[in-house]
Order: sequence, then structure tokens, then C-alpha cells
Amino acid sequence: MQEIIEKLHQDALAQLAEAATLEAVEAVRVDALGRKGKLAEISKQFGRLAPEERARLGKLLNTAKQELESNIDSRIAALESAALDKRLESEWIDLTTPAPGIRPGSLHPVTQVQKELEELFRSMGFAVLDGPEVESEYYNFDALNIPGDHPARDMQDTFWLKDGRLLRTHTSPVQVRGLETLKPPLKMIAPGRVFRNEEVDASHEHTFYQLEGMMVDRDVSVAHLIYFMKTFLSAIFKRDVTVRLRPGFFPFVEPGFELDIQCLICGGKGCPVCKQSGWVELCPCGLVHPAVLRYGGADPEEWSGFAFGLGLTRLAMMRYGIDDIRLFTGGDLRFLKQF
Ligand code: FA5
Repeated sequence: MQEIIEKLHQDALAQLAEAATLEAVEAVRVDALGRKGKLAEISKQFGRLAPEERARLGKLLNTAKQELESNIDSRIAALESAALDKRLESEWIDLTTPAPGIRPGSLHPVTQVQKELEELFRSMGFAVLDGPEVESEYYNFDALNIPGDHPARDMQDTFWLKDGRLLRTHTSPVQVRGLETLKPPLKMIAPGRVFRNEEVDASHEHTFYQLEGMMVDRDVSVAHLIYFMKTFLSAIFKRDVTVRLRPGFFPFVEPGFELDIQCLICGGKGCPVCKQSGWVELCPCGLVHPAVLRYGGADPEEWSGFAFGLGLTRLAMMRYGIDDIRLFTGGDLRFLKQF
């Protein structure tokens, strides 16, 4: 029996030495020391032994158990410590590594053009106004001489809200708001975001920026309008650009004009941006309609004015040579980082 005990002991020690996981160590423990383990089975046979023999083998068995238990504890401690070392190594960070440099953001290209224009117009005495993006039907249409049944309402597909208000389809509502708050004589611009429920393509977005401009004074004429148009175009492009003025219809101006710029993407040859025409509609304008002056509380017998509605996003396209308007709102950082 002594040999059996010694063999079991040696075998268990050998298995323990090979056990590479906590589960394997536990299996060795159960197999040797468990209630139904091999050493427990041996001790069941002690009843048959003579008392001195039982005492001697009992001592041997206890020594074997104790040694095995202590070896199991050390093995568990060694495995746990190795696992911890491995984790620490994988989670190690070098606290002395220099922090990555701060990556500066940049202004959106439309914002850049907007800021330049604001500065330019401020230097010419224009006030910079803001207006609400959620607008009333009154300011977006009625006060601009576009009554409910007027076909011009369809020129700008409108996003209506349930409460009867709308997302402004242009910045022109700020004309009447500006007349009300500033009172003539006045010079103002109003840059901002506008919304239209329309088919999106290379030059049309559902959400884009316009910059409204208006001057109201005594004896304002088309000559004033052309002067300011030329001034801001040469300031923005810093080179000669070809423009054309043609008659245009807007119920809130009379006479009305369309100011087109020769497409700078294709140089006037024709491309998807200018719909193969060589020209891009940039800045409709005209003399403020007497009805609009009246809605704004100004007497058209005394006051006259010009107004324009610059397509700010289109201007940024021409300025930076961007051939698809959708890039502006696409949120692609690779595009935005170039500015
Ligand atoms: C208007 O919105 C008038 N309120 C402009 C105006 C103001 C006329 C004052 C007279 C006096 P229009 O719908 O054409 O007009 O838009 C003005 C400019 O916005 C266009 O010339 C174009 O440059 C730009 N634009 C129009 N629709 C879009 C669109 N879907 N995406 C991008 N830019 C657009």
C-alpha cells in the first residue's frame, strides 16, 4: 500500500507540473484529493490494516496530502501571477510618450466666404442682420408681394410645418424684417440657411446658403445696384469674372434681373454644374417693389431701394472650383480639411 500511496503522490505531482491552466490544476486536485479522489479511496482500505501499520501509512498519506495541497497552492499562485503579467504587458502604456499635437479645425468654406462678404459689406456701411429659419408664411411670401394664389409660390418648393409655419425658402423675408427694425435709410445684408424641397443634383441642394442684400434710400437706382454687385464680385474672386445681367421675374422687385456668372468649373464650355449652358445663376436682384416697401412701413413715394439674393453656396463652389454642391453638406472630413 505504501508503494501505491507513493506512486499516486508522484503521479499527482507530475500532472500538477504539467497543468498549464487553473482548470487543469483543479482537475488534478479533484482527482487526487477530492472526496471521491484516489487518496480518499486508499484511506477507505485502512480498516483492514493492523493498528501500527495503519498509523504509519496514515502518517504517510497525510504527508502526501499536505505536500500536494501546498504544491497546488503554489501552482495556482504561479499561474495567476503569469496571467497578471501578461495582462499588464498588453495594457502597458508609455506615460512619457509626447501627446499627439492638437489638430486645429477650420471654418467651413461657405462660412469663410460668408465672413469675407460680411466684412466687405460692413466696411461699406451695411448692417448684418439675422432672421429665423422657421419663418411665417407672412414674411416668406405675403409681405414679399407673393399672395396665396400666386404661381411664384411654386417656384420654391416649400417645407411646411404642421403649425402653418415653414422653413424659409429664401433669405428675402429679412428684407421686410429689416425695413421694420432699421427704418430707411438703411443698408443691410442677411446671410443664412434656406431650405427647399427639391431634386438634388450637382448644383441644387435642399439646404443651402443665401446672402440677402438691400439698400433703401432716396433715389436709389439700378446704377447703385450694379456698383455694389461689381464691388463684391471683384472682392471675392480677386480677378476678372464674366457676368451677364438679364431680365428676371420676382414679385418683390421691379424691375428684376438675374445676374449669372460664367461657369468657373468649365470656363463656360458646359458641364453638369452649369447644366451645359456655360452660365451659373448666382445673384438675382432688382429694385425693391413698392408693395414690399409698404409692407415694411416705408413710403414708396419717398424711398426706393435695391435688393439682391446671392446664392452663397454656389458662390463658394465658383470660388473654390468645387464641382458638386453636395460635398458641402456631405460631412466628409477629407473634403473639409482642404480649407
Ligand atoms: C430667390 O431666392 C430670391 N429670393 C432672390 C432675390 C432676392 C431676388 C432679392 C430679387 C431680390 P432664387 O430662387 O433664384 O431667388 O435663388 C437665388 C439664388 O440661390 C440662385 O441664383 C442660386 O444661386 C441659389 N439657389 C437657388 N436654388 C438653389 C439650390 N437648390 N441649391 C443651391 N443654390 C440655390
